[in-house]
Amino acid sequence: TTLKPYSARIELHANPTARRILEIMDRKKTNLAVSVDVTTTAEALEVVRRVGASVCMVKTHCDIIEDFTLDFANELVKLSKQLDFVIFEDRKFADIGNTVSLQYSAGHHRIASWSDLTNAHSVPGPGIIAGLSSVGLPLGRGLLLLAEMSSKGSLAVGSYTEQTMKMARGAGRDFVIGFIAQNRVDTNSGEGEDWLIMSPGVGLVSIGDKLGQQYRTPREVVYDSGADIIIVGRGIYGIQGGEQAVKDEAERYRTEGWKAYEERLGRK
Ligand code: UP6
Repeated sequence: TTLKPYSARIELHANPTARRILEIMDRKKTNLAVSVDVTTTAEALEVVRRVGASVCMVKTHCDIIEDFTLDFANELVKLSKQLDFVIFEDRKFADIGNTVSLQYSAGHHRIASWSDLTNAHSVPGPGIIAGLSSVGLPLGRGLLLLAEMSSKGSLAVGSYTEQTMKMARGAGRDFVIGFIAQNRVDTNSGEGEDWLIMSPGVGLVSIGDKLGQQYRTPREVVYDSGADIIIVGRGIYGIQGGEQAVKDEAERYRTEGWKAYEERLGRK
């Protein structure tokens, strides 16, 4: 998988969100996702307008936005079409199937109505996939499972990571399209079986924060560990210096991530 171009992997996916992600990556030459972890709709839309041209994906935490409305979500969807990116609500669902199906479709946020992609912990077992799939699959949405985390002391390692991979394979690839992970956790995949690996914990300057976050560079993530998409939050939206500084920083990460991908393809 890591030696195949993104474009050659499109046909290995039936899920429309997975296909769209790979198409955008190829078209815009970007494996960068920006995590927009700000707390007002105005700030969020401002960051998205600044980084939109450089990314394949915008990641949200809608429950941290104090004035969230479905109008905001509609505006985000409009921008995702104009600027050509996929929306990933990083909800990290973690409950029984019935509850997550309600959390995904209903409530204040109605995530399934506007987010192309979301994710879930494997802790509750395969029912969580079935519950989310009952809502998301008919809408063409995609799901990632959290196989590993970037934070210090994470329990998602070893056999937990392996069992998560097995759970995804057991569920089939029509709805689960990949993993949040720090490594290529799909090395035991069969022929023609393709998964998207997305890695948060990416920074060019800082090595971590006071709360256990750990950063690696785009090169370490894409070239050394073989991930497909780098997810960057504070490293981009947190940069000082206003509009141009944020745009420049997004382009810097896009360039670094793409260079590491091209080097990976050329590796013998
Ligand atoms: N995130 C991680 N690590 C994980 C999974 N998710 O950092 O294993 C998410 C965080 C945050 C973003 O919830 O939204 O990725 C990372 O932000 P940062 O680049 O500002 O640290």
